[in-house]
Amino acid sequence: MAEVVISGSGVFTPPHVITNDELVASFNAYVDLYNARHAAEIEAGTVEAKSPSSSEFIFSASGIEQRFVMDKEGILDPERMCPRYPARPDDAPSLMAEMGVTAAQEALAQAGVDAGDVDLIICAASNHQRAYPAIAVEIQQVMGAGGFAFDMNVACSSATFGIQAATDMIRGGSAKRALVISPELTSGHLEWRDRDCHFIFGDVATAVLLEAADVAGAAQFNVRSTACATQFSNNIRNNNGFLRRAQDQMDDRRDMQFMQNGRKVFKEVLPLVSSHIAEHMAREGVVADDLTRLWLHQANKTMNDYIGKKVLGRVPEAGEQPNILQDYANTSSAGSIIAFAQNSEDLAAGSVGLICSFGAGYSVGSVIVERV
Ligand code: CO8
Repeated sequence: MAEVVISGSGVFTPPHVITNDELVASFNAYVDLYNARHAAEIEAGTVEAKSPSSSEFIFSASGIEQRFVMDKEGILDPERMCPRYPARPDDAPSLMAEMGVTAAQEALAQAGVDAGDVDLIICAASNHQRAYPAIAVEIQQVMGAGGFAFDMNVACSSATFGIQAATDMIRGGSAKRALVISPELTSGHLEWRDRDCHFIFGDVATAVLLEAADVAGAAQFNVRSTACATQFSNNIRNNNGFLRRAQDQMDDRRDMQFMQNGRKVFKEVLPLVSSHIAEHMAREGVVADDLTRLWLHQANKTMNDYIGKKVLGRVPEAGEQPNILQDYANTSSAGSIIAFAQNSEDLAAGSVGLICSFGAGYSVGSVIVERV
């Protein structure tokens, strides 16, 4: 069986930043407009008044300070409250493909690999902007890659599940070089009009290049092993889908965007993730003292502090468990990969680290890597 290495990673950071203060100012302007327009129904008790958001709450509940987005104006317009992404002609690259290609080019450049030598592309993300043709096949064509390509969606765990799929395919001999690309255009499916979640997500794209060790010129990490697990839950859900028209649900309904019961997710996912990591480490013969770095999913700082402490058996030292969510917010499946891409170069040869994602499904994916 072929050994698999990670030889490059890339991050595309969108051009616009929204700080918590900017987000809250526009949200509260929307709330004032909404409450004024529904004053009579609110008075009559048939419509519930909306409550304002606050930067202090956002930071203390999540650790998020700002987020990057592909369009700022539409999101911050109190009369619109969602990004504006004009439809493109069918023969122009899609927005997700464009974001993904930029991240992928960085990963290829790091490894000194030509796109034409890639024979597998997985576009692994928590939503895809159309049903078909697959975004991955479009990226394959735009980049001039060979082989085959497909889309996959395991919500926040898409990238780690993609890494497992690519690793297994390289080990099994169906590919030599794979790009796992995660263009997370979360701004399109976030409900910016709901104070419980309007602050959570940001846009980004990441890419990881995996190669069979015998063809890799510039290996950075050996992939020692991967582990994926799922357990059904409705606590993070989006009901938008292709049956919408047939179900007479074309109206502006709350459940057509991201919904969650954040408290339940918090409580239920923490034990799931902690035991998943512990079992993966035990199977691989890795103990806490062997781990030099944890690159965790980036949803909530308190959650990460808890997991870091549980995995290492002590409070992680500065830099041992890097967080990027203060700058990027939750970028769904891309979060742990941003943390990895931006905080792995300094590791000494032989250092062992663990990438872990978790989220809707529920899903949890982990990858144990060793610095070459
Ligand atoms: N401003 C002020 N007050 C607020 C706000 C706000 N913006 N929002 C809520 N409040 C209020 C609430 O109404 C509540 O008031 P009260 O006590 O009077 O009822 C109080 O503040 C506390 O609210 P919560 O209990 O909701 O607050 P929490 O401390 O639980 O924090 C979090 C909320 C930050 C959401 C937290 O629960 C959390 O992070 N949970 C984990 C969530 C998580 O990890 N989810 C993973 C989702 S990611 C994923 O799987 C990918 C899905 C696909 C991507 C989708 C892209 C769009």
